[in-house]
Amino acid sequence: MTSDTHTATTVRLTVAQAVVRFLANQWSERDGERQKLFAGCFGIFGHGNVAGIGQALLQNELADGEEHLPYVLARNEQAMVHTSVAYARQKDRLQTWACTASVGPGSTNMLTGAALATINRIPVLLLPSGTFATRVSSPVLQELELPYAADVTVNDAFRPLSRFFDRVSRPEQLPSALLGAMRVLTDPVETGAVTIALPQDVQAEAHDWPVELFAPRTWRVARPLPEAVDVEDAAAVIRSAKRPLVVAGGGVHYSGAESALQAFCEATGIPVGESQAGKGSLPHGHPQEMGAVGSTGTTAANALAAEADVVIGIGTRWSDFTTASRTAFQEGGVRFVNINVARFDAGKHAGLTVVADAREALTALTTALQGYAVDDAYRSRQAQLWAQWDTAVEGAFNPPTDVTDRLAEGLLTQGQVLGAVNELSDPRDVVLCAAGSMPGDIHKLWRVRDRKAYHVEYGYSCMGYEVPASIGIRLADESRDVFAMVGDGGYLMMPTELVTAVQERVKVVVVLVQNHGFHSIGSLSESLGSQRFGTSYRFRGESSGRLDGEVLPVDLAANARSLGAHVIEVHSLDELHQAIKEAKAWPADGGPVVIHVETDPLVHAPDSASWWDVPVSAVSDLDTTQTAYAEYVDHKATQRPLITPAGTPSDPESQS
Ligand SMILES: Cc1ncc(C[n+]2csc(CCOP(=O)(O)OP(=O)(O)O)c2C)c(N)n1
Ligand SMILES: [Mg+2]
Repeated sequence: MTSDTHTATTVRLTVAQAVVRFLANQWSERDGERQKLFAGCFGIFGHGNVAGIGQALLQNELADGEEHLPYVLARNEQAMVHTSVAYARQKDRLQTWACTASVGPGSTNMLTGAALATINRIPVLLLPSGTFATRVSSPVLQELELPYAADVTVNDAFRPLSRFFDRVSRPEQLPSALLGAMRVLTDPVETGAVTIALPQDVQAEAHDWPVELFAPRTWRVARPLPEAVDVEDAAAVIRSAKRPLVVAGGGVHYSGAESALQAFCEATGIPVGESQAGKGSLPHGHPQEMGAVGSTGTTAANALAAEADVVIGIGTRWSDFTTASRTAFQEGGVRFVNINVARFDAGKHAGLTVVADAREALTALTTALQGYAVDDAYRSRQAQLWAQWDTAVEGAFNPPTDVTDRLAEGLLTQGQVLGAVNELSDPRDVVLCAAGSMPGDIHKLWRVRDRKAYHVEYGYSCMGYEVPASIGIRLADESRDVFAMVGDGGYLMMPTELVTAVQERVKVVVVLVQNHGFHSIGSLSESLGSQRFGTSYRFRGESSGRLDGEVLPVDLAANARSLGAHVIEVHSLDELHQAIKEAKAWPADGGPVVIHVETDPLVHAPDSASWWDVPVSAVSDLDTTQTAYAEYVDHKATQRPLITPAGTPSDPESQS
């Protein structure tokens, strides 16, 4: 090869410049729609990325061409991963962000975000910086030194949390690292956190790259079709059912299978219970919509689950909340049909597996089930159970005076707050939540009226997700308002990104529900015999020496105001209604609005008639714990292995 040819086919860039240029040229495509795979790059600079990736992003921004990768400065590395994940979830996993962090704590701050992404199966690209590959001046600032393993860095902690991990110690390794990362990010089965660790010296090193590396590249997101025999077997099992139930999970949403599910339910009359990620699979008001199922389920879905003879899981991981810790399905011979793009999930509970995209599998099953429908008695049971539950929801949203009269001055119930936001927001607006008592209450009570209007992160249930995630959701779709429901505990973990929302003029509405501590864990603690120990934000009592003194004088409204948010403090239901209307009217580029409302943590949402397995101390000096343990033992007795015959013709003994 002559040197002329050489310069025509290669381009000399640093590793960091090559990363940025490559990312700017990646696209995803599904159903003929193509979009940039990366909306941009979040980051916080320090040593390790300021002169490598930082220089590359600056150079890219100044060039401002087709190959642009917009940079956004965040405030906390964990938060920027949350923002990216929320963005990707709102985009049905077809688009995400890259996140760059400095050496050491900047990078390890992203670990919690990585776990959240991988558990929820949401794509995000993490670019932690590493200490020198050459180790010329080790140990450098923020470097981990392990006497027994010289090649380990703190970034190895990303390995168990990532669906793909590579460390680029030499420029030659970069192309395969990048291609591997894109493959996993755009694979509906494998996707999650993807990590490419970039040592700081390698980032700044120059290399001659083949120009083809930077050609626009489109990653088609697959819709795997079901095997015909699996559809036949599934249809045969469903045809044998008198009381079938669908459990819809996040896979229904990510596949965009809502209409296919609706057609399936309308043809067969099969009702639907929804996991947290699957909530909103059918719109509120649909006759087969039974709402949430499991530990935080509706009494309607849970009654049907207890009686179901065939349970059809669609895109669900079968988490303990969904199965009520394996107590939700009580029918002796209950069988499972598991439709899932991931064979890993399809194989759970010894179910009959249909490994396929949810939309494709549902369409095939609807055809295969032609002529089958549940009987009228089962339909009217659905209607009757739903009517009972809906009355309970009304009671939570508009509590009777014997509840409200007992509230202290200025306090509302959490149900009143949720009801007001649900009723006064637009049907397309997004409700967002992650941890505390609200995810459960929202799962039960919220009336979802649009497929992308419900966003509760309950795979990792990470306190602090809410404020950063609200930015991601809004950036993903500016035609919707986002209402982030956050407790005082969750808010205190990560209010920082309000500053990022101010900087980017992103309109998000944060409803900050102040109840001075952990309503959720306080109630859990009480029910488990631990007397709400250590769950209230209070002074240490002078005589008791315990955290049972006066409520702490924290002013979270002032805190939010100090970060640049527009804050509305409410002390009555009328004021809350006004505040929501004011937030709705707030300009699209007006930055964050925080509605501060105080609630009584001792008023609970309607009961799910369900259970969640949290072990209680088997021996104890405390009467409360002993009583709770006796109840725990009773509940344990209702737990079932859920290992039932699959029911394929190849398993003839299962046909009885
Ligand atoms: C990062 C993180 N730490 C701890 C927990 C465990 N946890 C779950 S809910 C909760 C309390 C939440 O308090 P708050 O946000 O005020 O909501 P509330 O329970 O009062 O509704 C805790 C500590 C968690 N989910 N996430
Ligand atoms: Mg609280």
